Amino acid sequence: MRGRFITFEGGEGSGKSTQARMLAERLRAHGLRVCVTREPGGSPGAEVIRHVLLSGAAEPLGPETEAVLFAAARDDHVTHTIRPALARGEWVISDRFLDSTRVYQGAIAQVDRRLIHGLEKLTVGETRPDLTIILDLPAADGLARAHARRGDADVDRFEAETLDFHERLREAYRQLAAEEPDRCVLIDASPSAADVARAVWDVVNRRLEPAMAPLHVQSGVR
Ligand code: T5A
Repeated sequence: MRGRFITFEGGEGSGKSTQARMLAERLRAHGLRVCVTREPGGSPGAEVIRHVLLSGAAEPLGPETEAVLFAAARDDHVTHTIRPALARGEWVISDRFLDSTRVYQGAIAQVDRRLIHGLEKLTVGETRPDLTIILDLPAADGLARAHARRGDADVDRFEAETLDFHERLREAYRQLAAEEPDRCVLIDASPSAADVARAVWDVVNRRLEPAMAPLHVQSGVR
């Protein structure tokens, strides 16, 4: 039986990686096999492209080229990590996926919707998330969290954008949640990580019923 596919989305520092990790632990405690992955990256080829994108090396080439590079990374990720894991019956949790391209390159950088849509069709095909959790947080709070975690390390290509850019991102994600209520759920990411994790678990339980999923052998847990 195909596993389930959950994605986390939201602005910088909204807690996606933290919640992906916490949800995976909870699912594993239910005996499910879980693959935690991320974008850009999540497969050896895509991790190389991640470096090019987040270093800012592709920025002078424009948002269309960046969109194509994110798509190339996604193609490798879907082919080599996500589809095989789903086929093995694992639950896949991805820290960012196609909505990041829709929001960052589409809604904010104004890349033509037809290009975004065409790239999506080509790279993702039928491998759509069963559930997308959008973590909602004022941009300034998310950037402060990301900054505190980073310490003295350099900011990446997108984190270096203005506060207004990050506020517009937040709005675009809220709009996405309103447009696709069957797939997307907006969760307030302001409370403590443990409280947000409880809200995430409620949604996952309600929508995907992990307790009802067939149990897997624990030795296969990653
Ligand atoms: N991008 C990506 C595109 O433009 N197009 C695309 O198609 C794709 C896929 C990726 C960048 O690429 C762009 C978007 C991004 O700018 P990244 O390094 O992966 O870059 O950056 P982010 O995805 O933004 O990840 P971050 O690590 O910055 O944020 P997270 O994962 O949302 O946050 P997390 O969990 O690491 O938490 C940040 C800090 O806050 C603390 C954590 O302990 C950590 O220190 N924290 C909390 N503190 C208080 N209360 C809570 N509830 C907390 N939750 C976490």
